[in-house]
Amino acid sequence: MRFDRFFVMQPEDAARYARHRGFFAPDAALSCREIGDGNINYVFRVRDEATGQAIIIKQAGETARISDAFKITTDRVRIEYEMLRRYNELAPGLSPKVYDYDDVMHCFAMEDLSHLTIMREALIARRRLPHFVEHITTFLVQTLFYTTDIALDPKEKKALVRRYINPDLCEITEDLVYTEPFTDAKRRNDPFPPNRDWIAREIYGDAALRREVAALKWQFMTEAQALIHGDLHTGSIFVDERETKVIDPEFAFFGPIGYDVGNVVANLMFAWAHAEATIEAEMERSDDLHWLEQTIAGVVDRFQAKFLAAWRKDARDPLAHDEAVARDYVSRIVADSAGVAGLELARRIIGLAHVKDITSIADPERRARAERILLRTAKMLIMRRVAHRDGADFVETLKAARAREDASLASTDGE
Ligand code: SR1
Ligand code: MG
Repeated sequence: MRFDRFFVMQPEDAARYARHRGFFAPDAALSCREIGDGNINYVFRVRDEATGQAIIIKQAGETARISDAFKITTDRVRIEYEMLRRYNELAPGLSPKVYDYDDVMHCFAMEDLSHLTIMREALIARRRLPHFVEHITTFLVQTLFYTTDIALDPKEKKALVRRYINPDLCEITEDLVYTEPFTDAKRRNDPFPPNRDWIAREIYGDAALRREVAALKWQFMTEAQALIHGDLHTGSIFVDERETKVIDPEFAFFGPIGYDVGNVVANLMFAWAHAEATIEAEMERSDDLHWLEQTIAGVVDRFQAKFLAAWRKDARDPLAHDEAVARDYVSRIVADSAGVAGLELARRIIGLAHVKDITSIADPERRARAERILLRTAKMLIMRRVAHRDGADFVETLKAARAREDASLASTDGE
């Protein structure tokens, strides 16, 4: 087996492949498991049984793992590999190291992070992550501010825009995040049955909401603001109490900065809704919610502070040497982030790609209520996005949505 023609590997192929690429000695006793839990690719962990050393091989097929209906270019592997290299330069220590890229087998090799946990699982397990806010806001500012026209040479930036054109992956986002949750255009939505009628009335039936979503969609499709990750949910972040590592930037392209910030915020809100619905003891619940609320607010506030600091230090455009310009720019990112957070909340509840924070709420009434709280939050975030100016505004919206939902449940006729 020379690996000179593409095929989708099985674990035993991936072990042979890792040896073939020189990662292990010819006589090493290797074990290999496919450990991918995402919707799109295959992820193999190859381990030398004698030394315990391991690497990860990530391979792309020609369709998404979740469904053959998604035909996606294998060039996404090149994008992901190059992005991870960039992350290691722009935000050292906050992504896995990458070792090797193969454009025949459409795969790359990277550092094994099995000592860490996927953040969604860590949050469901109620772990506190004391450094997350600082780590993720450093990551966001280093990877986003430093790829804008404010910081980069305009020609260098335009060359990067060309290098990271990513139409197939953008199409997935345009369909699954922006269009389908608000229209059910392709009949692929998958709402929780007890909320089906509510969604038909409050989401599909809301023309004003659709108009705002349309504006956000055209922004996503046209605003080459910075080189964004493009799928920065808590399944794309490994954590423990000391470390944070961002993975999976295959959706990267030049898009609006708020797309990354908003995704982080929305996914913390899923963790909040999970805690709200599942923790029985009141004191414990309120402690966990408080920590999550501080984390949500912290992401927004520390992002703004660090973005402004980076701007003051490294803005190169003469027009940018004005504090008011910087503040307007970052305020607009925060408003965009509110809009995107609303979109992410809606699409993970209504659309086909769900999140475990919600699907694992076993009691159907609690799950239905949690979903409606988040959908009400989504509507407020989208419709009133410019009123979101700091972290406290995001938390207030979440709590206002819960109050509205509970008032509606308490009223005799409901909604
Ligand atoms: C067909 S892919 C579905 C979702 O999984 C990815 O992680 C992205 O979030 C995408 O929208
Ligand atoms: Mg992914």
